[in-house]
Amino acid sequence: MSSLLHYGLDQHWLDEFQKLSQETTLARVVRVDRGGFDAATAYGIARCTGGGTCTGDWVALDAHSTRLIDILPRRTAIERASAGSTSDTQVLGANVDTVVVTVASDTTLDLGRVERYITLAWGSGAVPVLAITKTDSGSVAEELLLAAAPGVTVCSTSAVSDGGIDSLTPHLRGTVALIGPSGSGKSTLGNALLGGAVLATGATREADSKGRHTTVHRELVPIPGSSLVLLDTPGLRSVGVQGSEDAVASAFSDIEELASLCRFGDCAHEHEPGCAVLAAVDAGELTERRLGNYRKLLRENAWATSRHDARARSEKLREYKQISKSLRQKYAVDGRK
Ligand SMILES: Nc1nc2c(ncn2[C@@H]2O[C@H](COP(=O)(O)OP(=O)(O)OP(=O)(O)O)[C@@H](O)[C@H]2O)c(=O)[nH]1
Ligand SMILES: [Mg+2]
Ligand SMILES: [Zn+2]
Repeated sequence: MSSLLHYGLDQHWLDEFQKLSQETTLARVVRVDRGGFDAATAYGIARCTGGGTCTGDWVALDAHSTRLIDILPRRTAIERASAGSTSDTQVLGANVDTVVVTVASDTTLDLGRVERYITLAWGSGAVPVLAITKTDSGSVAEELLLAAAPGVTVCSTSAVSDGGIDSLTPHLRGTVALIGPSGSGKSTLGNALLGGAVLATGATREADSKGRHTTVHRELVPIPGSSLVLLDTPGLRSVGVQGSEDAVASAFSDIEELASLCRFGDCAHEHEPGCAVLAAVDAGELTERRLGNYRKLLRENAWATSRHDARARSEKLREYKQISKSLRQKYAVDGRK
């Protein structure tokens, strides 16, 4: 099991694994693609078949380490609403302990997007950290980020300067996922943590400083000489939040706190008298922008939830139809006897 320690093995996973049949092999998924997945076992990386896993999952493989038998219950999961009309979610990483959200200092700061990533991070159950990247080639107003992510540690980093990541490393624990827009320096930061050019990085487009989507796979890599495991992810084109009002509440804890001071318990913070949220906006302590984004994310969340419920209902309906059909057939057959 020794090599699995580099992949974050702890007593919890050993206990979970013990509950399964003894014929299986414990492993951690390091990469998923169309054909199957790669998993780290005590004997090295194995190529496996079987669906439904995502990078970071702890799994039980068959005795030959070629086939998925079971996925151990996830401790945390970074989930986003999938693009398109389905109500599915996409798991960006499982069993993550720290989520580092990267914000590049060489591009225009988009606070709304930062708030989305932070909401996604809180929703995972892991601890979010904000890393300002590329501080050698630009600057970001740190106080704006602190206001956009209350309760989240904000670190300034540079992957090219000596000691450029020293402020970040003390805040990392366990499996560390890097999430953020394409070109924001996730893989470069990952390489700085790994102490070598392990992950592919790419130049941003000169014209608009947009990324090129260099990283295409979610990949799990142990950080040598530490107990940390790195999970690099591709930049997302859209960040849909869903499934957790709690995540929005955590990401906007300042507004939630203000709301608890409103005169009416069901205050909608629109025009009610004694509204502490609107008072904070008037006093310049809370921006209209942030309040607007809070509302937007809550709406999005509610919509995603109802969409999910609607799908569950139609599945239930299909099930009933199936049952009544088989009952009709049964009785038709019985009747003929
Ligand atoms: N000067 C400077 N450039 C950096 C730093 N970090 C990243 N870059 C550059 O920014 C560009 C994008 O970096 P990547 O690490 O590939 O970005 P990414 O977030 O992994 O992008 P995707 O994989 O597309 O999601 C590359 O040209 C890097 O060299 C930094 O600290 N300083
Ligand atoms: Mg990358
Ligand atoms: Zn109010």
